[in-house]
Amino acid sequence: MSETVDLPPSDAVLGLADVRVHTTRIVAEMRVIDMHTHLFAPQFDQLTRWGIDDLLTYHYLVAEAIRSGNVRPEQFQALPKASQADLVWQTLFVRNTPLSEATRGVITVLTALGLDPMRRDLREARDFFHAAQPAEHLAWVLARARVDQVVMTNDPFDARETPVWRQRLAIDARFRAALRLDTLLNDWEAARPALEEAGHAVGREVDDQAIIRARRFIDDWIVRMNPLYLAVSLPAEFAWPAENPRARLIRDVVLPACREHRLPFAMMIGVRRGVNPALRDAGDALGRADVTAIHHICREHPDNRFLVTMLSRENQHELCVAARKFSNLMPFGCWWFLNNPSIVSEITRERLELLGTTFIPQHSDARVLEQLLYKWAHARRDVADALAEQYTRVIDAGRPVTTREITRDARRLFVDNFRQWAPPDRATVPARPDAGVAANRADPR
Ligand code: FIX
Ligand code: ZN
Repeated sequence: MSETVDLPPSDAVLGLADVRVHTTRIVAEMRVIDMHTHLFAPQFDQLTRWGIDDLLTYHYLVAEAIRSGNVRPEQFQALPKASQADLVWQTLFVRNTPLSEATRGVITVLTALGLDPMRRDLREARDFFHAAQPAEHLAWVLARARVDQVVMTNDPFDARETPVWRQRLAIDARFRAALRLDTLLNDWEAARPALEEAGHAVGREVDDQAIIRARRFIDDWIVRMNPLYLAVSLPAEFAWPAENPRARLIRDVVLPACREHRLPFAMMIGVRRGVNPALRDAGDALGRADVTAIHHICREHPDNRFLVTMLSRENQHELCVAARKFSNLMPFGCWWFLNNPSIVSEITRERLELLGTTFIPQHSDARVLEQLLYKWAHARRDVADALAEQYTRVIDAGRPVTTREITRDARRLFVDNFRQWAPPDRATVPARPDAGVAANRADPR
């Protein structure tokens, strides 16, 4: 962990009476890196999502609207997007009070934009977004959310995305890539056509030749995207060590590539995809995973850095303890179903108590631009409360804290820990022909 963080110039010694208000202010003002989103830079025109219809058809809200409104998923999906948004608005905001975190988020967004959240229809909101200039609006949202950099989720198997990368356009510097490997690691059969199209044809088995070719594919995409990290989401059943195609690909392709390119590997563990396929995007759930897999992978690969988030609340304490044992492990975020104030508060407190400031408290996972306005506002409040409580305990124990220390701590949590794990200007290691073979030979594990 970094030990040389500059302290800001102004300083004030704080006691019990004022520590909370200063912590809240400092955390609210801190400019952050959003290290995992599903947002896209403007160059990915087809994939950018913003505005009221996208906000209201977010899959978190779709699941709630179908449940609350007693609509069949097929009926809902057959509607055009604007009608789906109307139905969600009527169901969750007019006929019901927006109590859930996802609905409260929409209220925070509308309020931030100066729109009236009590309207019975979406006319005012639609007019507002119709008049907005996309470039100015993007700049305004990022400034208001105090997000300096947004990390995208970039899928080299997504045919809507890959043509943009191949055009070698200059990507808006406020957005950085994360190379997402779910298809490669979780669905080899679906990965094969893309590998073949990229000139790295592979068979049905993950054999020695497949390892070499998958590595070339990854090297090509690392050069093309210049990502900050490689990432995968994994099921609750994820085990390590294991003898299966995924484990072989992680061990012989992904981890050697991460070492050579000096990139961390993000594992997002605990998702159960498609438990209700009729709900499509909204149909995923979660399961409790086995944290010993993380112990083993971190211990076997001390030269790899791991960013890990887990989806089950029941895994959070074990993940903290694992991070105490392995300094190549960085827990991050309160992912998806955990991103609710009660759970964010609990997890952040647990992490502060066990890890000090050596974790990344939150990412937004935003899919729609304006969600940054609520996800960050809500997270800052919960993290500030947890921090303030911890400072209060330190003061109670007999040591005051200063505003410079609080600023340093908040910067570590929201910026420096990620920067340290994924430096923006990593010296790029040029991809060598057959780098995968060499790396695999040198690392027979
Ligand atoms: O796998 C992921 O990155 C998940 O965050 C998403 O797939 C999920 O649908 C989501 O949006 C959660 O917030
Ligand atoms: Zn995500």
